[in-house]
Amino acid sequence: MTRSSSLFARSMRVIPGGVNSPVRAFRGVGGEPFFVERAEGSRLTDVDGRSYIDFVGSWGPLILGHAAPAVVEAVTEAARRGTSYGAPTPGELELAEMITRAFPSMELVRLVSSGTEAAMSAIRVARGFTGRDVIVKFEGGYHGHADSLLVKAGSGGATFGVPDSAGVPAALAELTVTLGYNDLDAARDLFRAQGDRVAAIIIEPVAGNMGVVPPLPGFLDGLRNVTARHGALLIFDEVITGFRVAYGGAQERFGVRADLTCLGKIIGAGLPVGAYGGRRDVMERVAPLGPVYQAGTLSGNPLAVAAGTAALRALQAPGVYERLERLGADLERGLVAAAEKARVPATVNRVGSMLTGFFTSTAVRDYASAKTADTTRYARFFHGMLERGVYLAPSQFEAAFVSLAHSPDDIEAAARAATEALAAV
Ligand code: KE4
Repeated sequence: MTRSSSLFARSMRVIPGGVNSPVRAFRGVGGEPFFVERAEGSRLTDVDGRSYIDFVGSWGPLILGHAAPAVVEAVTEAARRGTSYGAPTPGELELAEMITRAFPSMELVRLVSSGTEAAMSAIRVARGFTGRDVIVKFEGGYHGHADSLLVKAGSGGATFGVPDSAGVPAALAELTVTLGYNDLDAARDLFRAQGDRVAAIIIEPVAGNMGVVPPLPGFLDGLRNVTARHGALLIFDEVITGFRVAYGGAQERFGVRADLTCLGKIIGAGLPVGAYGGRRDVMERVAPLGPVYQAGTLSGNPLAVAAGTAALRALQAPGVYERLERLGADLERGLVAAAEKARVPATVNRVGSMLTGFFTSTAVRDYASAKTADTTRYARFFHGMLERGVYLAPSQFEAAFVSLAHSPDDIEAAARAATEALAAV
């Protein structure tokens, strides 16, 4: 029995499913998760001494790679001065200023401790500001586990939502409408029918949680226009894309300005930080200024903001996003070539350094087309890659991430492993 197996067996006795977040349990690919001992740069080492080139990167935060010296030094130094005060600090002000400079649409920003908190708070502010109750999201979009966002389409398209989790009241789920990603006509139809009831649309401007699905040309602009026309807010959930697809996120890359933006992951560099912010007139409704309540003991935590500001400083260096683009393109090329050589139907979607290889010959433009992917084949591929020392997301419907710590050799090793693994599936 490996050390991971014995740790997993023990974990199952005290933690639901043995993990602190469901996707870590390998349910999407079978087998048992390995337990991590340590990580550095592009590599993870498990408790049995096996090491992997890591393309999960803690699901997005580690754009600098693991244990980046600047981040470790900043956190260590901060810890020596205390770990939390429940009072304002210069560090959280510096991170807030860096965020508002990177995202001009974020005139005011509130730091929280997770992407879930950011999205949950953003929809509450939108409802408080507009006085409306209906929220619109997209099938395959994930915005954390707040009740109003764990909702799927009811029967018959854009009718009101039904819970996508036990424990979510049907009465609340009904206030969330779900549309197809990239379906601008459906959004326009919905607003024509009941735009005056919609508080906000919340969208991942590049989807990452159904696998990577880029917005079709005009889609984001279309949502920008239809929400503005009907007095609804446009919320960009940039928890993944923020500082990932550009320093200013999808808003910089696609030139569309959101009313509210949610951030997370990279702004904490692996420590717990989330943020939401946007138009001053909207964010001035947030307590203690206004009537929308939101709070958090560890919001703006000194260690977390020290990590985040160190990471954002590193991302301001010249050539960073060109390097990420190059590494992402090289990995995409390697995966496409491997699939062609093995004559396996696959399509790769990529935006910058986030990408997904879907085992389908269908173009993946939304959740319905993403679901045509052969998840059994993905599971076999995942394990084939793991055996060859490459760690991809343990689910077909997630993104792979390249970091600044990945070398061209890492990319070539992954491409070689893919060629061998695909020949076997
Ligand atoms: P957290 O509460 O997990 O920090 O953030 C929720 C969230 C919000 N918005 C987007 C676009 C996200 O991708 C996420 C979290 N992403 C998942 C998987 N892609 C994190 C992994 C997990 O759930 O363990």
